[in-house]
Amino acid sequence: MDLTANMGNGLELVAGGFNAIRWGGDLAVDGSLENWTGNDPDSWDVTENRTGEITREASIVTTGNYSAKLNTPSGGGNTVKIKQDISGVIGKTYRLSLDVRCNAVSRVLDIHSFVSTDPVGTLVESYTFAAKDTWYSLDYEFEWGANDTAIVIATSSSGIFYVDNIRLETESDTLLLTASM
Ligand SMILES: [Ca+2]
Repeated sequence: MDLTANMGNGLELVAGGFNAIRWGGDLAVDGSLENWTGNDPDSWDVTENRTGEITREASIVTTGNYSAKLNTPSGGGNTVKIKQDISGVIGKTYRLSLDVRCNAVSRVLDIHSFVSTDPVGTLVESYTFAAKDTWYSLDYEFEWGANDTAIVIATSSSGIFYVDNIRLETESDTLLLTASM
């Protein structure tokens, strides 16, 4: 009996689910990117290099009313980065999930658990878009390390990117498989 199903994108669905990690306690503040002052999200630090720029997006969203639009025109050095400092617990397992989209294929977003000027941390991902104008839900599990300091999402190529629904959840400390009386 086949207890697993390959979802075709590298994810594997395991039947039963008794060993599934339970997640809770979202650490990301305003991960839905709902609160802005002008074109800056209130709870995220923004870096706009050269002609890269971030703006509040009201039409192309997955949660709430807004997302972040990271516009990175072609040309050297044009990038946009958003960052939120996080105090994680070293050795604890976390799951970073987010929704991303781009207006062109083969464009790249970097997703890190540290700031580029810090020593390299645990989560070092470059996500390449296979289709344009399509939302993708990304999901990364990792153990918080000594060099992990933040959630960082940065454009690594030209393109118009959208980011929404960022969540950093912790593995639940409580045993949830208790029998009810
Ligand atoms: Ca949102």
